[in-house]
Amino acid sequence: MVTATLLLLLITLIAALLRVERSRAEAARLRLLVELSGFLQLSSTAAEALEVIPVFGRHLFPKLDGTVRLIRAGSATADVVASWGETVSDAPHRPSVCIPLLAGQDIAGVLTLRASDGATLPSRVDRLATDFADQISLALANLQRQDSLHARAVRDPLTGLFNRRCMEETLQRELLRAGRGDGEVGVILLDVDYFKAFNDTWGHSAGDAVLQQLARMLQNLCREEDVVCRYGGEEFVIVMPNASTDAVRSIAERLRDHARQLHVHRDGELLGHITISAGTALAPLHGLTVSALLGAADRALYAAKSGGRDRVASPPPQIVAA
Ligand code: GH3
Ligand code: MG
Ligand code: MG
Repeated sequence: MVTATLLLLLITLIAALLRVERSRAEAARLRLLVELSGFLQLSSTAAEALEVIPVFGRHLFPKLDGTVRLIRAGSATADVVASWGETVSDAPHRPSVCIPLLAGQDIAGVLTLRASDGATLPSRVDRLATDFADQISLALANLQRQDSLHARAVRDPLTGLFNRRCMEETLQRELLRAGRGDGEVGVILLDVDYFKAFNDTWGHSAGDAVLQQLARMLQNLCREEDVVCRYGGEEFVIVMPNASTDAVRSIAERLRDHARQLHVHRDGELLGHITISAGTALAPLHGLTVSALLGAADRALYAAKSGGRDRVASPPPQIVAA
């Protein structure tokens, strides 16, 4: 009788000890997950987040190998972007667990954990793996959201070109370099002629299509180092680092020539063509501040408009920086 009671007590004690041990391990894992979440939130790029994942993967799943695969936009396959442990042998079948990484409702990738050869998966690995996968999904979604916010802050939504604010920052930077004697900076300010009449004739959405087509053309014809921006409405600015008077003038003439040849279609119907006028300016010759340089280009544009449109004008030679 005594022996039976003792045995029962012993069993209860062992069970309690196991429970304590298990909850200790559970608490340690929970702490790791919280720490992981903190590190992921501190990551400012996806590359940084992907470096953190294997470090925690190793600690959370000491006996397992792991890989994180992500589906890249426009790709049908998922590429390995993070891994730990022995990742070479996909061939021998080993017990594994796969958890999808989600971006909203969509599957963005997969987390795979594999036992070593001959070993089995630890119990309750699914739950921890799901928590781990959720943290990864959340961090990647946040980073993607940040990227798209950043894109919206610097890009014009209609044309995809840089916006005015971004252009002014770029120009400011380039003018500082020019001020140090580090080459010249060219600016082209261009404006679609009689665009109000185009909209009135063909409709606003046809006007939008023209702006998009014009934007593509500007980007294709400019040099890689030039920064093409939508200044506002039907006005565009091109900032040209390391340019010369002749280079700025000849690219502006090329743009004007190509604009006349743009063919805008809607439902197979050819819509009216457009022309553009442009004003150019060069730093340091016409100014070393954003407003001085854009002001000089704007006055030249005004001269091009009043001279009859469909033309390029530059500041007269006597106008030199104040
Ligand atoms: P000018 O030759 O003197 O430049 O004449 P304009 O008609 O182009 O100039 P104005 O400033 O009178 O009109 C600009 C027009 O550009 C008016 C506006 O409807 C149009 N516009 C501005 N932004 C957009 C846009 O995002 N989409 C479309 N479709 N039209 C736009
Ligand atoms: Mg205008
Ligand atoms: Mg106009």
